[in-house]
Formats: sequence, C-alpha cells, structure tokens
Amino acid sequence: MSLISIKTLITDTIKPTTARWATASPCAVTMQDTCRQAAVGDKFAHGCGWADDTGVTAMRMGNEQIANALDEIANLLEIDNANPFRVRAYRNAARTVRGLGKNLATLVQQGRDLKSLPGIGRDLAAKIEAMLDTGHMAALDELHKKLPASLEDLLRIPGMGPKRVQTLYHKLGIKSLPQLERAARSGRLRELPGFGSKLQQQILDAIAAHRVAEVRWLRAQAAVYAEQLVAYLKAIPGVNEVVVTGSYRRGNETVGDLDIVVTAAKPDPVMQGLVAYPDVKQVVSSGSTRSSVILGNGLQVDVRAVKQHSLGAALHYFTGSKAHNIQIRRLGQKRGLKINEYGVFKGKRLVAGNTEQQVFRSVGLPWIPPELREGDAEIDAARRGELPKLIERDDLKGDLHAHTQATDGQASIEEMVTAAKRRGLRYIAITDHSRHLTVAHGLDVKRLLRQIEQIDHINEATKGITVLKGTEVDILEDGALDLPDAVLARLDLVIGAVHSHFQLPRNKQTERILRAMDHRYFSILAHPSGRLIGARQAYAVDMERVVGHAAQRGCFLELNGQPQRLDLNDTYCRMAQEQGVLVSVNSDAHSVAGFDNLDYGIVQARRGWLAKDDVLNTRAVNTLRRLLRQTLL
Ligand code: DGT
Ligand code: CA
Ligand code: CA
Repeated sequence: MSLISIKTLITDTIKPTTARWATASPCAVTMQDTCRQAAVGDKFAHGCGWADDTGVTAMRMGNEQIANALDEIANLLEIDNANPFRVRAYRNAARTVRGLGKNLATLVQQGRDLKSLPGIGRDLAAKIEAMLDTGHMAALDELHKKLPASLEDLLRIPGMGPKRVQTLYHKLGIKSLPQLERAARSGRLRELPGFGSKLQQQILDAIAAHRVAEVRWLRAQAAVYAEQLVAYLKAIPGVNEVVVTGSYRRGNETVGDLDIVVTAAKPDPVMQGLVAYPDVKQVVSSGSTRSSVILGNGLQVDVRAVKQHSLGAALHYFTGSKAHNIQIRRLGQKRGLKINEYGVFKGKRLVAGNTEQQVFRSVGLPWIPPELREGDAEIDAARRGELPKLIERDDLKGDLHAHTQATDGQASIEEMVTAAKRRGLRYIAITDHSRHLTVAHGLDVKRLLRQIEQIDHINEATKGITVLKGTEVDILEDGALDLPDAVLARLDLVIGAVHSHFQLPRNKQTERILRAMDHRYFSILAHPSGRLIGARQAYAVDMERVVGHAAQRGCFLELNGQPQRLDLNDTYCRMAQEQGVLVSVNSDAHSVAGFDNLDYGIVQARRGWLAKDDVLNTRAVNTLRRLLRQTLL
C-alpha cells in the first residue's frame, strides 16, 4: 500500500464511505490556466494572511488547512478522552469548512459572520479567525504539547482510528509505532476490547508496508499547497511564468513531490523567496538556479529557475514522464539533435526551446497533452496523426451522481441544484444511497418516494437545469439490488454500487456485479473497482468481463471523480473506450464544493484518452434521456 500522508487516512479509515477527499480543495488547480487564475484570484486576494517576514507577499490559509487543523484537534481530543460532544463539534466544523463552496478568508474579509455557518459557534469562529490571522490554532498547539507527537503516526495504520489509539495509549501506554509493533508481536493487543487477532495481523502488515512505502500525495491534496506556492512565487518581482510540472501536470492520481519551473529576469530572488516561504520546514538544497525544500506537511518541492528561451524545453523535460522523455530524446538523436532541459541543440546551436510546441516540432510531432505523456502509445499516435481530441471540463453538460442531506450529503436538493447550475451544468441527478447503507442513512422506499415527489416540485419551479431522479443503490452480496423494482421503475437512472463484501473471491465478485448489471433497471456501475487510493485496494474482480458485459448489455460505467477514488483508472477508461462503453464522469458530490470533483474526473478521463463522445454526460439532456431509456430491459 502506498502511504498517503497521515491526514488522509485519519478519517477515511473510520468511515470509508464518506471519503474525506470527496470535497478536497475548493479551488483545485486544473490544467487550464484560466481556471488557475480564477481560483488563485479568489483565494489570494491581498491584504490578509500570515505575518509576511519575507517582504515578498502575504499568504493565506486555505479552507483545507483549516479543516485539517480542526480534524486533527478532533482526533487528538478523542485520544485524550475529551467530551464526545466537543470532539463532534470539531469534526462537524471541519466538514462544514471542507464542504463550503467559498474561501473562508474571503468571507471574513467581506465581513461575513462565521457563526452563521452550520456547526460553527462563537468559540470555533474565533479559533478559525485566529488561524486565518496567525497561521496557528492555539487549541491544537496545546494538544501537541500535551500528547506525544508519535501518537499521530499510529493513526496512519489502516483500521486505526482515534478510538483505538486512545485504547492503546491509555490501556497499554503505547505511543509509537515501534511500541505498537512489539505489542502486536507479543500478542498483547488481543487482550484489548475491539482488537482481534485479525486486526493484530493487519497492524503488523501495515507497519511492514509502511517501512518500505514511498510517501505519495493525492494530487488533489497537493493541489492546495501547489496553488498557494505558485501564487507566492508569481508575486516575486521579476518572475514571469510559474508552472507546476512533473506528475502533477500529467494529472497522475498521486504525486511524489512538486516540480516547479519558474522563468524570471534573475534567478536569485526566486531562490531566496523560496527558502523564505513561510511554510518551509526544511531546506534540502539551495543553489543558484535550483532548490529543494520540504513544506510543513512534509511535501517536497523542487524549484528550477530557467531563462525564457528555455521555458518550453524545461517544461517538457520536467513534465516527463521519464519514459516519454527518453523516447523523445531518441527521436532527436536520429535527427542529429540533442534535447535536454535547456533546449534542442544542433551541435552547439540552439534550434528550439522557447515553447513545448517547438520541442515537439523539432522531432516531427504535434504537441502532446501532458496527460498522455507516459511513454505508452502517445508518440506513435502522434506520429500517425491519431492523437485523440481529449475531453475538457466544459464538454460536460451534467453530473449523474450527487448526494444530499437526505443521506450522507451536507446540502439540500435545492442547494445542490443551484450550485450545479452555477457550475454551468444543464442537468444533475440526485442519487442518494439506499437503505442497506445504514452508515449513510440510506433511503428506504418511503423516503425515496418522498424525494421523487420533491424533485418533481423542484423541477416545476426551476429554470435552466433539469433535476434527474436517481439512486445509488447497493448491490447486495448476491447481486440483487437493494430496492424493489416498483420504485426503481419511477427513476430516471439507477446507479448500482458495491459497498460491502469487498472480500469475495474474484469469480464470485465478478458474477455478483454482472448479475446486478443484468437487472432490468440498471443504468450505471458506480466506482467500478472500489479502490480508495492509499487506503483500500480494489476488490478482486475481472474488469475485462465487467467492461465486456456492459458493452453487451448496453449500460454505462462511472468514472467517479472523488480524488481518492478516480475509479475507473486510466487503463480501464481505455478498455471501455475500445469496447464502445460510454463512461459517465461524475462528481459523487456530498456538498456544494464537491462539484470540484468533476475537474479531477476530467483529468483522469484525459489520462484515459477519452474524447467528448466517449463520455455519457456530454450529451444534451434529451439525448441522455433516450440513452438511459435504452438501458431498460
Ligand atoms: P513523482 O514525483 O514520483 O510523482 O513523478 P515525476 O514524474 O514528477 O518524477 P520526478 O519528480 O522524479 O521528476 C520530474 C520529471 O523530471 C520527470 O517526470 C521527468 C524528468 N526526469 C527526472 N529524472 C529524469 C531522468 O533521469 N531522465 C529524464 N529524461 N528525465 C528525468
Ligand atoms: Ca514530481
Ligand atoms: Ca522531483
């Protein structure tokens, strides 16, 4: 298992169905510069922020950092045996902050009273404002003094929530991973309530995996930090371009570090500005044109300053992938060209390097989108003139997967519909959970019928967007659906989802899913592999059969845009495309901010070579309705 930072796992291991990154960053950096400008503009309006001891610019706390601090307080309080109501208050506040469609700092600046937000009283409002002001939350600093820092390492172990850490700490005095490992080996854990031998083995496995694991970050998680640093670097006098390259620009699901290319009149102020960035915890190396630092959360950042005439070559080189670069360099060699991060050279003469287009043109290729640069098939496709025209966010006409307060969402139907409309969507399907998923307060027949009626009323009163009636119905162990036909018949679409029995043998799991797909009202298979990146493996399933069956039966597969799911992965997207199965790029939003997931879903679809026509929800609503009707058996 790859290890995502501590903060991801804390809440997901407790309740994987409400993946914490579902509503990750309220303004994610996407590949489009326009979006980046807009997002950064909203987030970094001047005049407020951390003490600016660099003289370069002031920086601001994002919602994500505040939510992380609130969650951390909740975890530490719980470990500290605090009153459960207090713990819950912090956790609810973190949820509110994370699901908020707007930047908190901006709200405060506009004079909004934070107490008007759900779950935020006077005390929490003051704490949040203090954090916006100083970068710290005193309550968290105090807990850090009171409890050993190594306790937080224990939370990284899958299956280990604050409650279990509390038991370990108070009953056995365990406060670090080595102590935990010793206790697990000696069998002492089994004496504790809630610690069976299965969990004991799980802990040993996780500790072993942890030792060799490479620390990686969800791309969406790194985006928050990338955006802030980009805005900071852009404000340094003399700086022109600041681009995050590497796996981040290629849109990988996870990133090992951030690789930033900067062009500037002179490199010195860039290097000095970087090491003076308030969130730098450690300077790994600092040179005249390249430096590496580690941020407060442990994320490494490599920054290179290059001359303007090398920008294209540097972008190409540092975007990678390594495999792609090697192939391009070989093509260059065949033409007597040397290609490196400074440019394309014929002998000593620089022949290209200003733009990426020039670099590609020098080896006879059109520009290749970063998401395709994995050294698989993109160079052949480019040579043959067969690069796909990749889907873009604006191609999406609607979203077919969203939750409301009726189950585990945070907003009402009306709020979700308004937010979807504001995002430029022409339709949105409300797909709350079904009764089997009790942790999410799933809808039974009666409640779903009431929701159907409610949606009819909302549709009558709403212009510019159509609300579709749906469900995310549990696929039961035997492949039956969790709601009766009589109610499914009244919906516009039925999304089937596996939320239980992840451990079935491969053949059984596959048969279970195929049987569900054969249900007469089945429309879309949700998050087909069931993985949670960094926290849970995909269940064993024959995805080739699933895709083949979808093609035969005539139903659709979801690409779930939650940053921790991104499920379908890129390979399965291509498999679906080859079989002619339309993919639905969905947000699975649990709050108004959750529509950001569409951006992440689109990046993943692009990595899967999908074009507009390969995606179901690029269709206008009437065509969509026709396609959905065709899935009925
Ligand atoms: P990551 O950080 O593990 O998520 O993945 P990348 O792709 O961002 O890898 P990283 O940070 O090691 O390097 C950034 C880019 O720099 C990489 O995608 C391609 C380029 N690069 C790094 N090392 C080499 C190399 O040895 N040869 C070539 N041709 N390119 C390299
Ligand atoms: Ca990297
Ligand atoms: Ca790097």
